[in-house]
Amino acid sequence: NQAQIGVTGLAVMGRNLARNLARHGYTVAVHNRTAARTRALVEEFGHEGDFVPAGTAEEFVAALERPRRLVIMVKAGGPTDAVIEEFAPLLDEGDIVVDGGNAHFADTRRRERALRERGIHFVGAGVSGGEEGALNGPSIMPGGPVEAWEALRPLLEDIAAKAADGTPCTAHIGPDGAGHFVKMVHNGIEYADMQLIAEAYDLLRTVAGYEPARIAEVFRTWSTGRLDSYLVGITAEVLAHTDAATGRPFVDVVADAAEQKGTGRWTVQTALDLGVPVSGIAEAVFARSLSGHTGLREAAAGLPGPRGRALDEGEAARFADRVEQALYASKVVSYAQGWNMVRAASEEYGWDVDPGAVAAVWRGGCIIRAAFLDRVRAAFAADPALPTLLADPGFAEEVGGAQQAWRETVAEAVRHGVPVPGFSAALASYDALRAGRLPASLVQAQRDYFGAHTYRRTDRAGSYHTLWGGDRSEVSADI
Ligand code: NBP
Repeated sequence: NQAQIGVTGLAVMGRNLARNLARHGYTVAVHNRTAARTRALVEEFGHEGDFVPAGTAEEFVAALERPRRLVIMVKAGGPTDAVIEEFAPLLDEGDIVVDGGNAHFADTRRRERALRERGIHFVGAGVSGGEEGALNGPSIMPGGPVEAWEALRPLLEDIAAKAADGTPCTAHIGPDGAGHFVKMVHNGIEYADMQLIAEAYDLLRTVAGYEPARIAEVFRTWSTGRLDSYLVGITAEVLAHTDAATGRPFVDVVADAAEQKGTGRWTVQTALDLGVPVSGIAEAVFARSLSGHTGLREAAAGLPGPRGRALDEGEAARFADRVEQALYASKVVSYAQGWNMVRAASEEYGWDVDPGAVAAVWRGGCIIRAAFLDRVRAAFAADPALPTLLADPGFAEEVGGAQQAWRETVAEAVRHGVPVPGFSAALASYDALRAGRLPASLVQAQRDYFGAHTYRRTDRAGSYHTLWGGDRSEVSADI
C-alpha cells in the first residue's frame, strides 16, 4: 500500500494537513521526529482515512510511491534545513519536496537551488489559514518548478479552500521563492488590515463614545458591505464577547501589547531592500512594537494633549459612517502597496507572478479572505499591466468618493489625540502619489549641496551639479 503523499512534522499544522489529505481519499504517509506524535495521530484520527505511519525517515521514504511527494511541516529556519538534510540523501531524481512552513523566501531560493543540483524538485509553499485552515481548506501558495506544480496540483486543489465561485484557492505562483514571498506579503497585508480595523475601533470608542458591544454591531453592519471579510467578522465577535471572570468587555481585560512572530517585519525589511514603499504595513509593525514598549509608554503617559470626546447620537452615527469610508480607502491603499511589492520582486527575480492569481488564491482559506479580493482579481484580469490598484477605474472612483470623509476622519483623530498611523500613512501615500510635484526636488537639491549627489532637471536631459561652494554656476555631471 504505497502512499501518494507524505507529511513529516506532525504538530498542529502538519497533522491537520495530513488529515485533510486523508479525508480527500489520499493515502498519506506520516512521520515526525518524535514518534509519539505519529502514533497519536493514527490513534486519534486513523478512522478518518488511510494513513501509513513511519517510525524512521527510511520507512517514510520507502512508503511513498514514485516520484515521491513529501511535505515538510516543521518549525521554519534551522529545523527545515535539518529535515531537508536528513531526507535528501534518501530521495531520487524527480522526487518532490514541499516546504509548507513559514520559510523566508530567501531560504527557499537557496534550498531550491541546492536541491535542483541534486535533481530534486523543491517547492516552497506558503500555507495560510492557521490550524483550522490546514484541516478544512487553507489558501496554498506554491512556488517552484512547474513540473512539480503539475504533479502536486490535483492534491493541492482538492485540499485547498474554495472561493465562492468554487475555484480552489491555490495556483502556481512562480519559480523558487515566489510562493513564500507572496505568503510573506499576505502576512504583511494582514498586519495592516488588523491595524486599520483597530484604529477604526479606537475612533468609535474614543471619539464616538461607543461601547464595545455597540462597536460590534457597527462592524457587523459594515461586514454586510464592501468591508465583508474574515477579519472584520472576527472583530465583531471579539468585541461582543464578555469576560466571564469580571463581566467586563473582553477587549478591556486583554493587555494592550500586541506581539508578532516576524513575518510582518520580514515584509517591511524586504520592502526596504526592494525600495518599495509599504507604509501601511510598516506602520502596523511599528504600532505593534510601540504597544510593547511599556517603559516608553509609562514615561510619556503624562504628556499633555487631548484624549477623545463623546459625540451626541446623530453626530456619532455620521462620524461612524466617515470612519467606514476611511477604513475602506486605507485598506485599498495598503493592498495596493502589497501588490506593488509583489510586482517589484517579480521583476527583480524574474518570477512573472500573475497579480490577479494572487488575489484569486487569497479569496478563501487565508486570514485576509474577503469579498473585496474578487474585485482585486477582476481589476488585474481587466488590465494585467495595471501599475497600481489605485489606477483601476472602480477602485479609483471608490477611493475618490471616500477621500473627503477619510481626511475628516484623520483630522478628527488628530484633533482628539487618537493615534491613527495606518489611516494617516495611507492618506499620505494617496496624496503623495496623486500630487503632480513632490518636495523631493528640494531633498535632491539638498543632497547636491552637501554631497555633490547631482540632480536631473525638468527642462532638459542630463545630470547636473551646482558649484554650491563656489560661484553657484551649474556644471554638467555627465561623464
Ligand atoms: P511548529 O512550528 O511548532 O513546529 C513543530 C514541529 O517541528 C514538530 O513536528 C517538531 O518535531 C518539528 N521539529 C522541530 Br521544532 N525541530 C525539528 C528538527 N530539528 N528536526 C525535525 N523536526 C523538527 O509547528 P506548527 O505550528 O504546526 O507549524 C509548522 C509550520 O507551519 C511552521 O513553519 C509554521 O511557521 C507554519 N505555519 C504555522 C501556522 C500556524 O497557525 N501554526 C500557520 C501557517 C504556517 P517534534 O514533535 O519532534 O518536536
